Amino acid sequence: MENTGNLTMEQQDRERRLRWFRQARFGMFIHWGLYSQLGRHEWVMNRERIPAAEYEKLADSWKPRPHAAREWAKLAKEVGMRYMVMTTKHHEGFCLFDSQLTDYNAVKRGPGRDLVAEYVEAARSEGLRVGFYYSMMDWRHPDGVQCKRDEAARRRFVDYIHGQVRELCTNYGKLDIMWYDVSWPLDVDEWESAKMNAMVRQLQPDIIINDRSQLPEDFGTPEQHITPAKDGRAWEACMTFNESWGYTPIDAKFKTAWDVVSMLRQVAAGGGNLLLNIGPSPEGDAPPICVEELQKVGAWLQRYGPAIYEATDPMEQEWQITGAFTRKGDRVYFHCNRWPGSELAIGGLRNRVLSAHLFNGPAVRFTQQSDRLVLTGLPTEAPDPLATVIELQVEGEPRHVLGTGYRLLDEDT
Ligand code: FHN
Repeated sequence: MENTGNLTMEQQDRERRLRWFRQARFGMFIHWGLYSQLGRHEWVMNRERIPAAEYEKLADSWKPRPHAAREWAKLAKEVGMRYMVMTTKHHEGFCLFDSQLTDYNAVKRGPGRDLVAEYVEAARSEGLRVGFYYSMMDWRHPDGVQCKRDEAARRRFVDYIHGQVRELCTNYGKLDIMWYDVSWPLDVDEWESAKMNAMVRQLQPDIIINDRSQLPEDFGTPEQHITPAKDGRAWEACMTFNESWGYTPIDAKFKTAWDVVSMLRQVAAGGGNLLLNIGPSPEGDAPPICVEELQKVGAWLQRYGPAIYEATDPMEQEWQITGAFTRKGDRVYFHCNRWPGSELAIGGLRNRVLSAHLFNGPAVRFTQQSDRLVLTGLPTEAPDPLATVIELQVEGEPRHVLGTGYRLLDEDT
């Protein structure tokens, strides 16, 4: 929704604040907390019903090494990510930031320093935009459940949550994203979310806010699936590398660079972003497999970046086992991630093809009969196994339509 012609003042301001986000495409999510020490998912306190007194010992045993965030930020920059979002407090209630509202925080306990400040300094030093994840649900706060049943408890708990959000929006300079999470157990009025977000915007006039304080705010957050928002609304798919957000070595099935490149194509085609998560070890190490796969993605983006970062024009398309499209104007980019060999047939493209090239490479011979495009003389092996991009210049509004039958209902058989 870039055209500001017929937008209200509020919509124009939202588009102003979202401009960098819509172009960013790719971000790094970081889940790091006391749970990282146990290595059995960030919900371990809840899933294993660990007694609070036992769990609290983790607050003193956590000794992450200094400036691990610098390694994450450097990796993010190197692989083409343009922003980061890190947990400032997850459901466990432990604050990675210096809060005056609780001593259950990284300065007063084990780490002995402000881990959020380190993260902000690292992200900014790499020129990355800075996002704060903040869980509204809090398993440690004494009113975190009672707030649903008792007005005095709700008042105390809401004041605590709003107060911490104020601390985060006051003490760390300019922020780019407020990424709320899990607003259990209250509803939007009980949370006083509108008042909280008005405060956030007053303190941080350029910030963008996600949809998880039970108000739509600036962007949607499909989780573990890639579903574009409707009507041009900004959106960002958040995905894990394995199945866990926090450090979980026993969850050892990680996505590959091929998977990540495929997800990037999907979010680009839908005009959205991919926020890909890393769960560092308690010391601060990003899992080596994540580093390796991300570096392959970064090398791929070095070559094909415009077909992801810039090619976000909408295009009607259907599935094809050999790949899928992104689009920018009259250029459609076919991301072939299952290479068929020296000949590639693409059915269903409803436009006359004017030219075909390997992306930033040589022209490709092709024939076109009706909606059957056949590219020939291709290398027998995939030039890029993650995905080889073929750039087609087409006539008219690009459409890729196949239907279920051998022919569309309205076509001659
Ligand atoms: O419960 C959390 C989960 O631990 C993780 O933080 C994700 C990230 O989007 N959010 C919640 C599940 O939707």
